[in-house]
Amino acid sequence: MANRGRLPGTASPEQIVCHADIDCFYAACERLREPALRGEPVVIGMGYEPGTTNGAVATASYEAREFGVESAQAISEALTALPRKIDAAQDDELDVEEAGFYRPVDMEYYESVASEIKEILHERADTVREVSIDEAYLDLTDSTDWGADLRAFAEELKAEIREQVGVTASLGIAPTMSAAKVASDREKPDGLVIVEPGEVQSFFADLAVEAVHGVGPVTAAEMREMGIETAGDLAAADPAALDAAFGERGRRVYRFARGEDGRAVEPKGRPKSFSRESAFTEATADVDRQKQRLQTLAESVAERADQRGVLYQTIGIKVVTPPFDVQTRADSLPGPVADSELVGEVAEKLFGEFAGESIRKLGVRVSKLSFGEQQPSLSAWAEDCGTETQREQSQGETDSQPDGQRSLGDFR
Ligand code: TTP
Ligand code: MG
Repeated sequence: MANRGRLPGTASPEQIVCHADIDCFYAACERLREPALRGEPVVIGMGYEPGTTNGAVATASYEAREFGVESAQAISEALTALPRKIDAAQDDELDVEEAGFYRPVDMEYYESVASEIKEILHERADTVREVSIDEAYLDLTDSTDWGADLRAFAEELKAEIREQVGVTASLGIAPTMSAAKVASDREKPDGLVIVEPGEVQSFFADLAVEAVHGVGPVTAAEMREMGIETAGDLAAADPAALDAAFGERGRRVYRFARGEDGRAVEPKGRPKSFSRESAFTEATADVDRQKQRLQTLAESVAERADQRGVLYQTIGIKVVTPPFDVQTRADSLPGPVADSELVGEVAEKLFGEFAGESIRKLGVRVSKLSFGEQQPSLSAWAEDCGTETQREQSQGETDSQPDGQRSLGDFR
């Protein structure tokens, strides 16, 4: 397994990092509660009301960006580039078509939307590093593989965010954090850029040197003086010269431009679940293949929880039938366990109702995790868990942590 045996904080060479960033986030939030703003130039900021002067643009919708409005701009400048609709409607000199909607910042609301998004991200990856209100790194190393499956995984994640929250995310996927960050920005809005291992350096080559994470406008200007225009130039530059001009930071951005970034995605907060999914090359109705795949997934998920010393109480499956119908089922055990065979058994039992249907993809998940607790001897009840498990649909499931390990007697 990719993560096994590596030093904390160091990435495995085959690491799959996804950087997710929501498109014009505050404006996207305002559009959720005010659908009339969809497709319109929208500016979120402070200080645009008559009588107020100081203020800045927090963000602008992509339609407003076409008028030259951008984050951190003085609001007065934004109002010149893009007057307010209500002003334009009353002023013969102004064209209503060339005007936009202005809304004040409402952090509380944006935080609530952000937490819905983060919940989906945590569902999709064991390790998530949240870096800002609308941005996070996901470690997908154990969730999927390089290849066709990865694109499908990413498309599904984007669709889930779009359908469940109502905003669009741009994703960048790469073997390093620094390349994933750049990749998510390349095709905004609603972008998806995958940079495969071995392609990082060529991906960077033609980009302006500012594209490299850590190169700001001032450094970029100095680099241009040295003849370094593109990230490719930076990758090919003399490291000693960079060191002399920029010190440690110079060496760091030099490494990034070469695709050398050994950082692992370090989580903030604990994972809520462990899951693994796998698609068939083509949908199959072969029960043996389906069950076999399910067992492999169950083993892999249980092994990962085991490696991290985590117990789980809920075991779930995901079944995707053509075209993209996703169904989930889950069972909760009376107490937390770490038992690979039990994961396989419960998964197969839940799978019973789908066995033999045409299936594109299968997934297994364990959740309701307990960290750093001892597992009691569970063999007694594990044997007849089939009758004791309590069925629940995953929609009704909560992610709350169990109160802690209780005695085995409590389970009975
Ligand atoms: P960003 O992700 O940088 O910007 P964005 O989501 O609006 O647009 P996109 O990602 O599509 O380019 O920042 C997220 C939010 O943070 C943004 O919606 C508003 C806020 N923000 C500010 O308040 N001031 C700023 O200068 C920036 C850059 C962002
Ligand atoms: Mg954003």
